[in-house]
Amino acid sequence: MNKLLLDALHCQNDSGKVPIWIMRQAGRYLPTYRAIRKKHSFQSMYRNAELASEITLLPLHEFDLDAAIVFSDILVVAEALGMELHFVDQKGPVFPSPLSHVKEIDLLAVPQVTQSLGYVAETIKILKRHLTVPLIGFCGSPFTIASYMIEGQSSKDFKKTKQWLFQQPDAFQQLLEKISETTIQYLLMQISAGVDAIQIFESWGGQLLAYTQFSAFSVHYVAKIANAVRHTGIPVIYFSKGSAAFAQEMTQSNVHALSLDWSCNLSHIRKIVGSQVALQGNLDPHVLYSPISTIQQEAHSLLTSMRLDPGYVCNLGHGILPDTPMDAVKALVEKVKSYETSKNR
Ligand code: 1CP
Repeated sequence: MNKLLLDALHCQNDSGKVPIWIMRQAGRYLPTYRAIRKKHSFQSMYRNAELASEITLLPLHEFDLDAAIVFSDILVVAEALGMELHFVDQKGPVFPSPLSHVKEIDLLAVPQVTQSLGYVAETIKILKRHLTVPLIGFCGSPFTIASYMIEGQSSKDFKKTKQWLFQQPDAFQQLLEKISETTIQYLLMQISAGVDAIQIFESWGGQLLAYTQFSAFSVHYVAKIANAVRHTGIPVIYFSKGSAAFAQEMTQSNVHALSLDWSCNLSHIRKIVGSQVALQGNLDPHVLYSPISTIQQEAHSLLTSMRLDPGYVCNLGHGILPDTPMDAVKALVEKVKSYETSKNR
């Protein structure tokens, strides 16, 4: 197996090569994904283990990537807790009956994940028979999952979520506890099925939470999850959008790696967080709309700034955008691959 990613996540990559994978790599920018999507709803794609494993592999047929990520969604955890979930074209996830009162938290039942989310374990088992690169399992952070359960859909300001947080902090934390408990069982199931690494997506906490709240509402729960899976030895990556200000706080979760967005200079962050935690990121996904020469230059300066760092994983700072040109992705991956051997630049 290609171990570049795992070595880097353990800060032990001394090969001179930089691993690369791309958040949302198995998604809508791929013509092969869109062709399958024409025939199936998104939910029927991730619930069908054969199809989900086929889709996970699609980007690996196109690009020389160093990892696969299981095709699923972070919101399946909310679904498993009993929330009805739809994905609406051009709109994204929708919970038709979002949580509207704290009393409803009691009605959420922590599920037997092997039953409600067993299809994810099946997908992982199929994939492990085919893959020669590590497989990344994932989940959302409890705060991000809770925000969708309360808002019912994506939101600009997540006002209701913040109202809950400030008006009913104890109930809000009770909700985060329930999501954490389910997530721990879910990740342990993914690990038993065979994933080689885990990424926890904190898509909204970094942008919504005040500096004084981030530790209590994001880091605390990520730490709880990371602690509960630590005995397995599987490395955990903590991704946060809007993360630059929180990098040091994020290390308190004791995860193996931080995945940061493009609002920071990773080599400066390295000086703040020390050498024990890997760093992943952080190209602006919009760079992939540039001419190929600009993409190559941007990648070159990122790679040079992290040159020979044994704990560096190249990635975008957030998910790849659905209308990203394939040639742009190819240019990025090829640039990383051709840089690997040029140790002396
Ligand atoms: O219509 C379609 O074809 C479905 C589009 C789609 C896809 C391909 C959605 C709906 N989810 C996914 C897959 C997905 N989502 C993966 C799979 C593997 C891969 O990365 O290749 C992963 C890891 C996710 C994670 C995810 N889902 C996050 C966290 C990452 C992030 O971008 O911050 C979030 C917030 C979601 C919710 C979600 N699901 C789908 C959409 C469009 C959204 C975002 C909605 C919003 O912006 O609020």
